[in-house]
Amino acid sequence: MKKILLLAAASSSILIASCQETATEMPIEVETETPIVKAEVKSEPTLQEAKEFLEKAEKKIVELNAEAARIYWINANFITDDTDWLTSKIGAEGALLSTKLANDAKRFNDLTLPADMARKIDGLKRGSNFPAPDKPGAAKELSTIQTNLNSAYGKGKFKYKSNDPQFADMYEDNADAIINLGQASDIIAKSRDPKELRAVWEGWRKISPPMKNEYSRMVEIINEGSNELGYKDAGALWRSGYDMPADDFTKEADRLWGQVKPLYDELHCHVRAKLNENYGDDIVPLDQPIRADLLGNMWGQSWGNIYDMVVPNPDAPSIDETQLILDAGYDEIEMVKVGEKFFTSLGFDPLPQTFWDRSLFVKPKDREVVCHASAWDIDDKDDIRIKMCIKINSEDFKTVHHELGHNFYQRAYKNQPVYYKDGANDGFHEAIGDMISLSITPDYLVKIGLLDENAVPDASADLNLLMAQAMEKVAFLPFGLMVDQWRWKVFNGEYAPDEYNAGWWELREKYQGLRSPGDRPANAFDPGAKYHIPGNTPYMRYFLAHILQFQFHQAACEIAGVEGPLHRCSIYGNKEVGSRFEGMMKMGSSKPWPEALEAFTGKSKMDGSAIVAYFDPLMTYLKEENKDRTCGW
Ligand code: X8Z
Ligand code: ZN
Repeated sequence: MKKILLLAAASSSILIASCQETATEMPIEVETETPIVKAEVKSEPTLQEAKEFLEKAEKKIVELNAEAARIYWINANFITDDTDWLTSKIGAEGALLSTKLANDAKRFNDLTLPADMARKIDGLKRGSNFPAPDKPGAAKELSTIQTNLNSAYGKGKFKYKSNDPQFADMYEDNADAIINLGQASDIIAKSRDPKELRAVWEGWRKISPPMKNEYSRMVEIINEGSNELGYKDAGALWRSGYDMPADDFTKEADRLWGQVKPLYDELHCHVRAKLNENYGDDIVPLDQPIRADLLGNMWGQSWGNIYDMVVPNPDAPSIDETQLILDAGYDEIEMVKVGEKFFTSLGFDPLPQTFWDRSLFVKPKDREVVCHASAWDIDDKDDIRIKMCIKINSEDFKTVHHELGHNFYQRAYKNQPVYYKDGANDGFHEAIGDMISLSITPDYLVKIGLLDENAVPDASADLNLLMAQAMEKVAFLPFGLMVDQWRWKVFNGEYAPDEYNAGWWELREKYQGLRSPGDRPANAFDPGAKYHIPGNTPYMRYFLAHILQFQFHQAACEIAGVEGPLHRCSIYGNKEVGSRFEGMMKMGSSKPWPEALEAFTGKSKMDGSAIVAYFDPLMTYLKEENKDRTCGW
């Protein structure tokens, strides 16, 4: 999700700041960085004053959002020096407003407020995830850095010539053999040549060393901004967005990881053994972390592209979703239409015509765009869009559902005040569409005409289905966790700039059991080669979403009264589930997230036991397979 300006809970890339108040009136001036002179405020704050402050702040935020959203959209769709300039400018205005509002809101610190007002004020006081300090020039510098980093990633490409005929298409009209991330990712997904994999993996990481200095400067700025807001560093600020003390959230993430780690450890052990069978002891030693370039994904974050190496039961049918989509002749728009139909089958209104007119579905040939998939809410009402360079394959079919989940969530909470136009927590926002994708079962594929009724695999193929799913979802868990473990340590100074890369690999190894294919150059800045670092999007949300989506799915299947294993359950067409789900979505972030979770699932705690239950038969299989192996790294 691309969130423009945001207050209450987590999420957000950029926010606004600025406000000036007097005893009688509080006009909110965005244009100036002049600090509010508290000394001029004579009277004690009152409830009425707080109410008016919130109303004015809302108005100002909405006004700035309307402009910023369009500028960010244009920048991401046409990366040029000029759109970067416009983005830096509006981003700075946003950062200013956010800081000012956060400071102004402190005036009500000692006033006892009704719960709803207190929640809004607290949201303002958190500022944004990237707060600028309240001093001249800071907001502008921060915004310029953020824009530069984001655009540098979007434009990233490098020289690489493959001799493998399956990639020949890439080199038509490409005499210089310069490839982009989409093309590099195709090679990583399909090649089984370790030399080629290593070269492409290393090639992509050449885009990021130039980002490092700006990144470390940005860290300084937002740490200072976070200090002013009362947090010890930006990590503490980020962790404070979960309706609990920041330190409790750290423990909560560790607790959830503890629930699912045994499952990951078994999968890691099995996948390493299978890779060893394929590549041999030199490339995949059995007592070492796995080489990160062998897993079918540029970051080793999901492993579905090497499913063919680990299929448990090769004689039982496997479903090749990519092939089904290709056979059906879907184009990019049809993929989105099918995604939309899942939501409407649950009772959600269809997407507006503007969605179809204004979204970007296909990578344009003639200009630079940020291809990383995102969902947008331009007017905080109905002007919702996605921006995605869709590839016609199963992975992107799922990502389309993921993005639509954001859009349907945004529309569900459109009548909330701006303070609450957000997910219950940021993990919820990332989990909605993923939960829908868990219902893409063989029976569902039959219903939508993609799979022939006679081709539905029987129970003998269950392990295959579960393994395919685990290669995506279980494999992702430690990556989802480590990205912000790294950022938290960068923010708190544990990793100084000259330790950024070593720190990254320390955590890659610790959590994922991965290693780089070779020594990294002294100037390497590998975190910068992952979108969310230069894109400035917090990442813990995806870890939470991978826990939550299984909780949602389990609850949905229970509401639907579907019997049988969770991985065979599809809630397609179930209006009761839809209406309960929409009920939770409509709440936005108006209530602490445990209340939203309870509204849908009946439980108020995030809980890894749903994903563990989902994969229970696979866990039994993995343990059996691993029983004579030495696991771990
Ligand atoms: O960034 C995304 C979405 C947009 S919010 C496509 N995801 C993470 C990633 O690609 O790294 C979805 C799963 C994890
Ligand atoms: Zn998302």
